[in-house]
Amino acid sequence: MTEHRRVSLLHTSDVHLGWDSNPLLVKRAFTAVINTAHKLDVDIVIVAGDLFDHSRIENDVITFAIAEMNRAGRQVIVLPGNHDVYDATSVYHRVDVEAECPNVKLIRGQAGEMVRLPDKGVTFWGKAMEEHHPGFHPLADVPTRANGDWFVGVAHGHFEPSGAVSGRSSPIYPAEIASAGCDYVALGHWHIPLDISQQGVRCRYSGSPAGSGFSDTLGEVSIVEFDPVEGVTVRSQPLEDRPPQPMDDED
Ligand SMILES: [Mn+2]
Repeated sequence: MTEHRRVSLLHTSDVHLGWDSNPLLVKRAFTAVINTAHKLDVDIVIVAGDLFDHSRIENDVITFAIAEMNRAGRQVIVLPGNHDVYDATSVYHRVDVEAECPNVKLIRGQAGEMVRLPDKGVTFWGKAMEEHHPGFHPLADVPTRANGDWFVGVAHGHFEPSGAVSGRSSPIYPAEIASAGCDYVALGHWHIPLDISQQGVRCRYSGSPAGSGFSDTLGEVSIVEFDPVEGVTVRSQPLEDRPPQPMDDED
């Protein structure tokens, strides 16, 4: 633990940019996420799947996402989910988000990929979803942590509280969370925020920033703080639906 540094994360998921039923709402929600990252001055933003609603989105939606992720001005980790799967027709083949946003790291490894941010002292692990089906296990076979970093799992899938095989796609089981060996597991797919920590392993669905009902009231994000003394603290942060003031945007 002595190697650990103080670091903070903003965890969101299920932004669904390009959602045809209310494209302005989901844009507003993502803007509020980036504003919150600035306001709280977090070190890292995680998008745990479904940044985009589908692969046929208009180019202006991609342009918007790129601009907002650049505006984040800090490291952004993006995991593909079931709405923006990393398959042959993926939206992530239409744009090289890492080339357009040098601060973005897209998790592309379908068998699992480690992403290390040495200057932050955090290592992430996640699997890019190629197909949303019962045989895909987003949180299976998490490797043992390889260094003294904080270790964060990122996964997009359906939590099965009973631990039983139900036939649902992309299942995540309580035992997988408990044995993941992570300091925090950032989940996406459920639009409601929910803490599902297991046997001391902190784990949470952040919920959609557009709110669970995708109505006019925005939702929340999860703020995770790692501290060498205090350990891991997690809290929800309601999103403010107001345009940023110029003074809020410094740095
Ligand atoms: Mn999903």
